[in-house]
Formats: sequence, structure tokens, C-alpha cells
Amino acid sequence: MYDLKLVKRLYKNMLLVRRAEEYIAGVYFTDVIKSPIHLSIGQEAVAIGACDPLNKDDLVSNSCRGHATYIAKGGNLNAMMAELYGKKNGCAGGKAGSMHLADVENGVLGSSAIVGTTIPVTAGYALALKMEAKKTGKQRLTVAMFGDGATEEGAFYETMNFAAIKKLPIIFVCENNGLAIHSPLKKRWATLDVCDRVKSFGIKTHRVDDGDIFKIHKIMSEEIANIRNNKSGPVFIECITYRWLEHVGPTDDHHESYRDKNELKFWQEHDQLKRLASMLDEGECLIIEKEVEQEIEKAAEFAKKGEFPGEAELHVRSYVVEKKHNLLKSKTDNSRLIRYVDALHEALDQEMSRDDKVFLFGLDVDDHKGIQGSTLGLPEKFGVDRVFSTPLSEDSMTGIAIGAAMAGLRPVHVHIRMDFMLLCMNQLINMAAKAHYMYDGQVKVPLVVRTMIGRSWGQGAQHSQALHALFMHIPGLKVVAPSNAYDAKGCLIASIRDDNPVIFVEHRLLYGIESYVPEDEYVLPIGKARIIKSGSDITIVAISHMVIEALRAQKHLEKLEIAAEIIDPVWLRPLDINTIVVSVKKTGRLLVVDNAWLNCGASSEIITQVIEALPGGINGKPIAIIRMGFADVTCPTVRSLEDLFYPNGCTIAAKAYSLVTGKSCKDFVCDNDTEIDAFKGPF
Ligand SMILES: Cc1ncc(C[n+]2csc(CCOP(=O)(O)OP(=O)(O)O)c2C)c(N)n1
Ligand SMILES: [Mg+2]
Repeated sequence: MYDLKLVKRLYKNMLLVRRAEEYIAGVYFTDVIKSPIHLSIGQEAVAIGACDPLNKDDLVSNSCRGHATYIAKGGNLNAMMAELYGKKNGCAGGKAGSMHLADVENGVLGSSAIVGTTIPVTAGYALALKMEAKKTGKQRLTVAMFGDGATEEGAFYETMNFAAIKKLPIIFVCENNGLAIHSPLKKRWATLDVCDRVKSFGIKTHRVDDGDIFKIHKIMSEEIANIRNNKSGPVFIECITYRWLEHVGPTDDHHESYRDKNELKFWQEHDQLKRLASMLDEGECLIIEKEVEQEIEKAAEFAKKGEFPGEAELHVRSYVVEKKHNLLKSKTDNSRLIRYVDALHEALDQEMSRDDKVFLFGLDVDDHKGIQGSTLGLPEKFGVDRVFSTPLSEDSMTGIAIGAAMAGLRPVHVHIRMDFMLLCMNQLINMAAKAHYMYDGQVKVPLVVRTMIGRSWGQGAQHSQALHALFMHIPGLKVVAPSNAYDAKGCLIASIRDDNPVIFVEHRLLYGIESYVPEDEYVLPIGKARIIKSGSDITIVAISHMVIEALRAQKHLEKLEIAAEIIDPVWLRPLDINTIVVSVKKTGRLLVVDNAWLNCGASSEIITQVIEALPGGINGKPIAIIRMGFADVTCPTVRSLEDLFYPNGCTIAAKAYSLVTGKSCKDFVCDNDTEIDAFKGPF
């Protein structure tokens, strides 16, 4: 009844997974594998049935229970085993372990130890494949595999919605083993039909409720053909299955109370491996068994022979090495005075014209206001595939951007307030920042996140936060906060061309400020600070909009013949500490003014690095250091309190005056002028 070749192939692959995991379980307590292992024994048929009909250049992902998917998709077994042993010849050089397996060349996009995280990422990859098919005519596709637990995450529903809107070429395969660690479904699901929930997004669903490998294989084969022919998905398949062993680790836990005693018996009687074996004659089974044993022995030998990575490997691939740009300067001096927001627009327009891999998306990027004008006209010029608004799904849209970036596109994701990025932290920190290192260079994430800090007109607690320090903390991310139009354009182009994720911080009040900006494209160096004003009495390092306030302070101080050197770090990670240290050596005094809170902030980092660089002070004298930033409270809405919350030209000048003269800040009087008075809201 079934094609014998198919039966043999399924049997061989399923046996390979079973025996490989039995081997892993067998050696686990000998201490050669020192990473948590989540075995698939009992539920391998889902991965084997789902991956068999795929082509090598289709891609599949999974969460931390990923061995079966990796092997089923054709991932290199030697490299997987060496990875579990933590060796240099592992698929990620020992940086991934069992929970983050990837073999992108063979279409294993990667696993993640954060449940649900790979679902939007895999959809983002599918978005890129959809765009690719428009050029090539050939539709590749992706398969996101995940457990029943992952369907409880918000990212799952956000992704279903977006995949349905964009008709993405993706198949979602839920390996429903009824358990999330020790919690059975009935404790976690109010209604027991996940297909029903998915159908409500307009997505076609299937349910295989007996673990039948041939049913899974048939549905997958038909749906893959549909997607390839119609260049349209998505599809959702729920496969009921069962895990025989404990959640994590090599042993069984059938005595534990969270399991129903009859379940295991039922599923062992319906073991798909036994079923496949029974369809082949004994001789064939023995031959296959021998082949599988040899493959596993070979993989184990490969793993044992590998070396452990050492010091030389620790820092390798923490970032994608920066490209050398020929074009650091504009070709002609055709500068004009333009606003910051127009400089952003020009950078986007020029980069999108230069490289059709660049695309722009985010809430409202295509509306009539076009993100304060920074995206106006771009949808008409570049089309809806390359400039589009999104549902309110910040978390999954970030994952989708990451997946598209992994596939070779260069997304620019826009947030109209930085506060909204708190909904993206999982994807940004657990995936964007880590993927290149964790998968040992198999993927890059050239993603730019444009994010706006709000202020004034009562933006208050949740529309005014400046959270750059959160991102500065994370290796793998870059953070830039230009304060003038010239830097905004050159740094945005540099960020788009960089192969790493860059958080591009814009302050709402900077948008209207003008400076001379060349018409041509130009790339500014990443990690280079700018000395905005020279001076010899005090170094004032100011961040983002505080540069404007520091320049006001500088004018006040000038009247008292105090010469302040104003430095804008521009890039907060990587930080150009050298330019700051050279300045402090000259002035002997440092005032850091952050456009954020002080605690564990950019100011702490800058000051620490200066002290580390000048441990003995200057000429035996300690450096005079002070810092300013937001008041240590949540930003209040009413103007009378808001004015007290932020440093301004006067308060900065007073602090600098006190540091230089040794007198009290109170002795310093000045009139504060501010562009906030002119700002007419509402947003
Ligand atoms: C976001 C997140 N929350 C919690 C965990 C801890 N955790 C690891 S696996 C797991 C259960 C996942 O269940 P399911 O998605 O059904 O996959 P299964 O383990 O059954 O294969 C949990 C809760 C995690 N890794 N990530
Ligand atoms: Mg489960």
C-alpha cells in the first residue's frame, strides 16, 4: 500500500533519531555532555514525517527539543554530536549545545531555548522567501515546529495573524505531546482545540490525532505542493504525539504523578518506529540497523576527536566584522540646511534605491503622516512589499524582522516610541543579539530598529522613556543616538549597511533641528564620537537631545569665560571612550549629561571607562567628575513637574560652573530658553 522506498527512508531516518538519542542518553551521566538535553524519543515521527517532503533549501526551526528536527531535515549528525560534546568541530563550535542547534546550509534554521521565539523568526524567513519567489519564480518555504506549550505564547498568535495577512509560505507544525514540562494540557488550555483558535485567523488547519507518520507525510506533501504552486500559505498542522522520557534529561519519569498511566502504554503500542519495521522484511531492517549504528559510531568518534574551544574562540563572532566602506564622505559638497527628520528620510530613500534588500516597516510607516514625515512618499516609490505598516504586534514583528534579516534582507523596523520596544525585548535580546554568536556565524542579523524618544506635551510615564542603556548592556547589539541631521543621515546609512542589529535612537525634539547635510549618500564611521565644541576647562559629554541643552549651557558658561568642550558620543555601543579620555586629560573635569536615568546608565558606563583609562587621575590629581540625567522618578505628565524632571541648559551650566569654580550651583543664575515652548504637540 505504501511506497517501499518511502517506508525504508522513513524507517532509516526515524531509527537514526531514536538510536542517536539513545546514545546521547547512554553517555549523559558519563559527563561528556554538559548541556541540558530535551529528548524526542517517542515523538520522532512528527519531525520525520514533516521534514521528509521538504527540499534541502527549505528551512525548518524548532524550540529546545530539536534533535529530531535537526536530523530529519538532514542536519550534519557529526556536527550535532560534536556540538553536544561542546567541541570546536560542533555545528556551532560549542557555543550552542543541544538547545540551539542549527545547520543552515542543510536548512536547519535553528532552535531556541526560549519557547515560541523561533515561530515569528521562521515566518520572517518565509516573508523573505516570498519576496525571493517574485524574482526567481521558485517558491521555497519554511516550517516552524514547536510544542503545544509554544501555542500559549502571545508571539504565536501575533505570528498567525501576520502570516495570514501576508499569505506567507510557511507551515506551522505543532508537536502536541500534551505536556509542557510537568503540566498537562487540561491545566493550560481553556478549550482543547488549538486548530479552532488558528482557524479564526483564516488559516487552513489539519489535525493528526494518532501520531500516524504517513498521515503527517501526506498532509505535508500536499500542502508543500500547494504552497509552491500558489506561492501562498500559511498552513497549520497539529500532530498529537507523546514524549516517553522526562522533560529534560536522559531518563524516564513514568512514576511521576503528572502523567496519566495509560498514555505511555497507548503510545508505546502505537510506536511508529515498530510500525515501520513491521512493514519491512527482517533482512532489510538489519541492514538499516547496521547503517544507522555505523553513522552514530562515526558521529561519536568525530565528537570525541574534536578539541574544546579555548580563549581564541571566546570573542569570535560576537559581532559580524564591519565592512570597509569606500564612501565615507559625500562625493561633492552639495550640503543644504535640512531638518533631522528630512535627513532620516533622505537616508532611507537613498538606501532603498541603492539596495532592494532594504525594506521598511512598523506601525503607521505608510500613513499620511509617515512617522513625522520621515517615511512620507516611500510607500508610493518603493511599493507595498518594501514599505508596510504592521498590526500592533511589536514582539512578533521583531522576530519577523530577524528572520527576514537572517534570510539576507535588511529590515528597518520603526517604533514611534521607545517605550513600545519593551514588548520586543525577547526577540531583540534573546535572538537578534545572540543569533550570530550562538549559531557560530551561520546567520547574520542586519536589522535596524529606529526608535523615538518622546518628550513634552505631556508624554509622561510611558511615552518618554529613553532606554538606550538597556541595549548598551547586551553584547551583539549596537546602539546609536545621533543629535544632528548630518550624523542622523550618515549613521542611519552606516546602520543599514552594517551586518549587526543596530538600535537607532531618535529624539522627538531633534526632528525639527536643522544642520548642513550633503545631498549625496555618505557613511559615517561606527563607534566614532564627535567633538561638537572645543574647550579647555571642562569636558561635557552629552547624549541625544542633551547635546542641544549642553550647547545652551556652553553659551552660558562662555559668558563667564569658562570654555566647555562638548562631546557627543553619537555611538553608545561601541563607545568611543578614547575621544572622551583625550578630552578629559586636557580639561581634568568631566560632566556627563545623559538623556536618561543615571542608575546603571550610559553615564555610569562612560565615567567608569574614563576612570579605568586614567586610574591615577591626571598629573596625580583626581579627575573632577559629576553626572546629570533624568530625576530618579517616573516621568510626570504635567509641565511644572516635567520641567524639573529633565536637565536643561541652565542646570547643566550651573553644575559645570560649580565643578570648574568650586562654588555652589546656587551662585549661578541664568535664563533658560528652550525649544519646548515652541513645540505644539500633540505627539
Ligand atoms: C518563554 C519560556 N518560558 C518557559 C520556559 C521553560 N520551558 C522550557 S521547555 C518548556 C515546556 C515547553 O512545552 P512545549 O512547547 O509543549 O514543548 P515540549 O517540551 O513539550 O516539547 C518550558 C515551559 C522556556 N524555555 N521559555
Ligand atoms: Mg509539549
